[in-house]
Amino acid sequence: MSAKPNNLDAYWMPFTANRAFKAAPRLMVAADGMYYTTDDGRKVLDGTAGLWCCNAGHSRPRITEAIARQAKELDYSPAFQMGHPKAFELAARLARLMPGSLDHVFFTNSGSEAVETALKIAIAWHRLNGQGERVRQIGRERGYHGVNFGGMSVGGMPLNRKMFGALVAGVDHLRHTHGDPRNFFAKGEPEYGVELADDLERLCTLHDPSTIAAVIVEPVQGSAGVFISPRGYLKRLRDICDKHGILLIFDEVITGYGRLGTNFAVDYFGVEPDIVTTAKGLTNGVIPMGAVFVQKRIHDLFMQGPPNAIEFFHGYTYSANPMACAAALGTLDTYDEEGLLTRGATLADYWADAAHSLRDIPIVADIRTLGLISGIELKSLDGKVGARAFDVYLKCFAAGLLVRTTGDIIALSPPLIVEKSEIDRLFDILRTVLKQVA
Ligand code: PXG
Repeated sequence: MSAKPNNLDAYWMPFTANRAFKAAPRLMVAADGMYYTTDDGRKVLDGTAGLWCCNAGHSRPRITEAIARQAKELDYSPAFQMGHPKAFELAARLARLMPGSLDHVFFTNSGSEAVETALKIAIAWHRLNGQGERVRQIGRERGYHGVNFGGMSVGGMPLNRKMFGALVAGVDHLRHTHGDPRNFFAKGEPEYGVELADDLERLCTLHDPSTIAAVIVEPVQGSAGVFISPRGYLKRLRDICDKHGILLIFDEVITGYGRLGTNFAVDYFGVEPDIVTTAKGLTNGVIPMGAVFVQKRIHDLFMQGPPNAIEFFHGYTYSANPMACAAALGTLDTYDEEGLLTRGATLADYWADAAHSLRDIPIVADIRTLGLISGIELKSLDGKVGARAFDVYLKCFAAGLLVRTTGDIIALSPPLIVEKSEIDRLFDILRTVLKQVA
């Protein structure tokens, strides 16, 4: 086990209260299956699959062995004007996994880069299609599409935006879908709110559809606190996009790879977008990697002009990095062998019942569940949004459970290997802690 670091100062930690953390650090030193081990030797049940990414659980042999083999065989190979076999194998396998005609794959190193890539493909595609004036991008309030400039701009989380200037021009946002009391404590897709998709018509009227390149949404908003699109909402967005020639992008960085009990949210909702961004569960979070899926017709329009000309001036040093490809292939093997991508469907009812059993606790304001995701929304303390949930986070960690919080919402997304007994344990600990802080 690694020694405790004696100087925490130099590492500027991401999305972390650095000073509070360094005053009372929480360090993980090992992980296996459903559990982390802390530096003081405690086991912590992983209620969040790391950061929504370790869908197959931790320390899975197919993945770790694939990485070890790859490191010895081909550690790195140039990404531009050069290939290696696993990149092609992985893309073909992913294309088979994704439904419909989303059968071409562009590799990145993160969800944020997948989003930037998707937005650039959308704008470039319209230009190749003779509609170079289609440059606007539409996101949604409360959306999270990573932290780079494009994704931050189409994103709709105020604190992620406010310090960073004027952002990318030509972006607008659909209204978010959260807060209709008729949907509180709904299991699965909320009944009310399909008409919120008509907000896209409002933006089309405002900007004229001929200026809009793409709409990007998460089928389930994860980071903001598990906001599930109302029944029929995504289909209606698809219809409006079709009517106006706008590309639809699903950001499946969280929903992809089994989180909803289907391979992708595309399968769950039965709506096919033009582009899908993924990352996280692609490699089980073990090596950074993202993958952007595009429909054949989008891809094929790029494949014109002189054959020696580069078709898309975009890519990363580590696109389709051999180590990441090996990790992804080992991950897909694990998903296949253990049926993990659809396991959530068989556990969804049990999961939902367990989550909704917290409803009687007075500080719980709403509970949302879909597949193996849950958002438990707490009533905020007066003038201190987020304080209560963070207290729950710390107390859960002390009690041996890792949860994630955003504002006063607790987000849960366990590895897809979770057993019923572990679901029971998770909600037992959470119930005890919620009663303590109430
Ligand atoms: N899109 C979506 C939908 C995401 O959820 C990103 C893009 C960006 O991915 P990268 O790999 O660049 O981080 C994400 C990431 C949380 C949490 O606890 C969520 C994310 C990342 C870290 C924490 O809600 N989502």
